[in-house]
Amino acid sequence: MADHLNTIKDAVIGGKHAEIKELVQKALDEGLDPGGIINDALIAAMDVVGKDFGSGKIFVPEMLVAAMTMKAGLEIVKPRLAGGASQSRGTIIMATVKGDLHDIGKNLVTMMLEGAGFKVFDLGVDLGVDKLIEQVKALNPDVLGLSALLTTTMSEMQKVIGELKAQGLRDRIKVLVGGAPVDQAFADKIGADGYGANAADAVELARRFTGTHA
Ligand code: B1M
Repeated sequence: MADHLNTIKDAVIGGKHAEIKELVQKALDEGLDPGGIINDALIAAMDVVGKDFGSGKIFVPEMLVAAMTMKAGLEIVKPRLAGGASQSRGTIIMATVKGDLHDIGKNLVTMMLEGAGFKVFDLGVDLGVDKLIEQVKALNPDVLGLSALLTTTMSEMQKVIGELKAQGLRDRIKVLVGGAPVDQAFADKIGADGYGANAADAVELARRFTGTHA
């Protein structure tokens, strides 16, 4: 079991894009838990990649190939996460904020929310305040989920909340924030309704916000 996880982790770190799907499929076929593959191999690999980038061991191209490899692996796990709930538990908009192109964490949270039975509108990355407000008005979701991976883009979350207030929309939506530089103190400071440290937290909070529990 551990061997499979290490092989998948090393494949992501090494950007072995051509091999990853087969490796993940094999691990699933041999009975490995999808959650374990995500947490102990795919996410664990990105932690190593982040540290290697931070210390100057690798550069943006390597980080990008590792990210593509991680995404390809996630796609294989995705069908195993779908819970197949027949009724929607509520609707959620997910987006990465303006200036930020990181979407792996957001995609993972989206997959877990969908698996838990929520209808998710994934608006993608680099979403400015105006576009987000327009979509909140159009889709009227229960929850607005915002992701940021850069310390320089976190402040966008505060702008979104400010604009929701300015337009009289704040009371009709819960705002959930997350991403590596975000924490509970920041969420409290900007007046978000919740902070998710990971995808499982995000699902739990979404359930609480919509009053729908498993
Ligand atoms: Co970038 N990057 N990156 N990057 N990148 C980081 C974030 C960095 C920490 C790396 C480092 O220096 N060690 C650093 C930020 C430093 C800082 O802000 N202080 C950094 C930098 C500097 C940059 C660039 C500026 C590099 C450059 O160009 N010089 C550039 C910026 C581009 C931009 O956005 N404008 C850049 C670019 C890239 C790539 C494009 C190459 C690639 C992204 C590809 C993609 O996403 N499609 C990339 C990657 C892969 C990373 C690291 C290595 C990995 C991120 C990741 O996918 N993690 C990252 C280092 C790191 O985080 N260790 C790094 C795995 C993912 C599952 O975790 O996204 O944290 P995460 O999501 C988690 C939780 O945070 C949470 O749940 C998820 C699952 O547990 N979560 C939520 C996330 N969103 C949530 C929302 C919620 C709830 C929970 O509710 C709504």
